[in-house]
Amino acid sequence: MTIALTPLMPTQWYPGHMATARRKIAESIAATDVVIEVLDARMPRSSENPVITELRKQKPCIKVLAKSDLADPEVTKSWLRHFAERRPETAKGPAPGEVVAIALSMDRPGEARTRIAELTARLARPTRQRTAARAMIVGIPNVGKSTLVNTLANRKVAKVGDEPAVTKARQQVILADGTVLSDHPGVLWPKIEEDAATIRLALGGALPDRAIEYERVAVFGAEYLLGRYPQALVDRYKLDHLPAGAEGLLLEIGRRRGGLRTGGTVDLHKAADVLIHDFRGGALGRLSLEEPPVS
Ligand SMILES: Nc1nc2c(ncn2[C@@H]2O[C@H](COP(=O)(O)OP(=O)(O)OP(=O)(O)O)[C@@H](O)[C@H]2O)c(=O)[nH]1
Ligand SMILES: [Mg+2]
Repeated sequence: MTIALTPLMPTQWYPGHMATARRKIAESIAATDVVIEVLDARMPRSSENPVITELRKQKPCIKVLAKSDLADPEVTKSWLRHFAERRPETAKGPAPGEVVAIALSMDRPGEARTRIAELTARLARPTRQRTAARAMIVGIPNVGKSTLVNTLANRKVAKVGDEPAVTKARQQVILADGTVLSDHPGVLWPKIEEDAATIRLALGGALPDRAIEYERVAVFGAEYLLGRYPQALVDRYKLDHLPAGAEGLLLEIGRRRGGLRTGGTVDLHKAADVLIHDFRGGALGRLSLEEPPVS
């Protein structure tokens, strides 16, 4: 059996509102003290938006490794060490353009509120004229930005949902400590290459499902998981042996999880759907899709 590989996605899925989002983000960055960039803890590098890095310039930044409850805890620790090593040394106070990374998960809301409040206060350096810090939340679609806003505000101010592009417009809220916090629509970059990073984003749910080639994304995920987390697959799909390759794994998933067509052939789209959604929802356990580069 072979799986047809069609182009993963043309660039037209970079929708019009993303271009508008870019302009609005540039305006907001100019009027903010701290940028909070939300990354997916399972793929901190692939989910880091070069457009935000470019627009942010020297603004201090908190990189939040979100959904860390879904990521491999050991890999998350090495990502935090990696970001800490990239921090510039300063004698006192935050350096221009300082970046601090923290891992959060929304099942620990108190920790999220305490750590963001402490970091915002330190990085924002309020002036005598202006005591309340201004912070903005940005990042790729569906990574948990609005969930973080609601957690920090301790009430539901922003709509959340398990699909990209839920937030359509900028929204502001004032936090208990006076910080003015703004939420933004998820933003991608105009020219997404057809590479492993893009397939990771698709696997994690940052791209609209209509724009992705399901089987292909699942084959990528299956190959990676077979190599890195084989036991998670054995446990989840009750496998008696580990299939040799991605296609074999998808066939096993199809057979076990209602992906059989009349006549007994496996519906690969259904099998791909099962694997992708099990990964996204954490049903396979805590897994990370990439490790920091060896320095
Ligand atoms: N497991 C887990 N899920 C989370 C966490 N944070 C957010 N989510 C889920 O991720 C999905 C997306 O959350 P949103 O807050 O709407 O994401 P967003 O970044 O605002 O998305 P857009 O506005 O569409 O760009 C929702 O199903 C959330 O419940 C987390 O820490 N852990
Ligand atoms: Mg949102």
